[in-house]
Amino acid sequence: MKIGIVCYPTFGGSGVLATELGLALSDKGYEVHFITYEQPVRLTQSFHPNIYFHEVKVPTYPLFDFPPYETALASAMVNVIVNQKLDILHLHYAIPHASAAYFARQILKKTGNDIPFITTLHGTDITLVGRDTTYAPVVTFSINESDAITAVSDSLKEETYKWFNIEKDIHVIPNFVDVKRFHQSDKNHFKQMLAPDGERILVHVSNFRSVKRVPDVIKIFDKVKKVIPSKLLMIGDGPERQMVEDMARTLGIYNDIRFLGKQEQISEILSIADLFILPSETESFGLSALEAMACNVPLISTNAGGLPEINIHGKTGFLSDVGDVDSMAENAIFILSDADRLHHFKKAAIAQARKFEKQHIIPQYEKLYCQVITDYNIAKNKCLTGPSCDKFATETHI
Ligand code: GMT
Repeated sequence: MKIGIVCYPTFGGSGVLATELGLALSDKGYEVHFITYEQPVRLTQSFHPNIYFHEVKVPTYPLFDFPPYETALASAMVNVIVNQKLDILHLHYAIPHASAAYFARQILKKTGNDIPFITTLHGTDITLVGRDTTYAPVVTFSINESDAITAVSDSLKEETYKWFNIEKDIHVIPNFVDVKRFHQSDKNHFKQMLAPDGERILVHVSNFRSVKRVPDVIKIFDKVKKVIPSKLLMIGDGPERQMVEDMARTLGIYNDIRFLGKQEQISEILSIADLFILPSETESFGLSALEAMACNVPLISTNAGGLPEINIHGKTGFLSDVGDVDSMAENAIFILSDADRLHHFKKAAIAQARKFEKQHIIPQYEKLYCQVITDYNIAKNKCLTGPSCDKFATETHI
């Protein structure tokens, strides 16, 4: 089967998940074609013979205050689908990928080269950006035009039904983690450097946007540090980084915090962490937290969105109301203040992460691809000889 994946190529969770999915599918022998404006971050780390990258170029012109990415993307989809003979297109993040796919399909229908497309909703495409009236009509229409819709958590599915008039079933396929890559490795020399007196290490990873409530991370750390000798690692970059760096200076705790910026080898950093802090305002899933849990790191988070679906209160960490930094700091201190307790939470975190191992989740996407291709071709009144679904259908009895 030949699968086209359309995503944002950046450090954001949707792009990361899309890339990890493409890598996992290519390992299983599928041919995967990424269509986006830059090489996705996690693709750059090694060469994969089944993976192709098609760069969407958006030529500029003095007339364009806003170069039309969606038009360039739809054209790229048309070209790749026809030339590479793709069987299915999988869009990650609704805006503008689903509407561009709809447009591409209208073009392809003229020549009978149209293929089905699946839209995976990731979070802010629904909870923040998508429901803005600027985008909502187009988002609603193009989600409904998708041949299948998936959401990364039950919570996101509910939010989608709440905010949009969706006429179809939404399949929940949770995010996953590759535990072969995300696991605790021995990085004691690194820990020694950052926490020379055996301090506890807290970590936060995000895009430093306001939805992440990064100032709350600093407030929590300030409270924890007063009770437990500790250090904080801040990974990622974004609009609020300067503000929180200034805040840390004002509080006099800057020297105990390392702002590491965007990092590719996240699992090495997570390997030395004792606690992951995620005080988000909304979070459809929290992929960064799952990756931390896979590296034995318990989680202090809010109870927003899909976080209660991965963070089990009192077991893998604790959940608090959004903005309740006192509760989050108290919970952090509770976990960190006793070595045996910390050990228990770490064990529970990794056990929970294993439930989201990629081998449990990838087959759900494979099954959906085959179902969608089969249904689409039946509807088009075509025979099923094209894509390699027959083989898969026999193996999985669908
Ligand atoms: O968290 C972000 O702002 C990035 C965003 C994205 O679309 O790249 O992440 C969303 O998708 C991730 C992967 O499915 C989820 O793990 C995140 O929870 C979700 N972010 C939000 O809902 C805020």
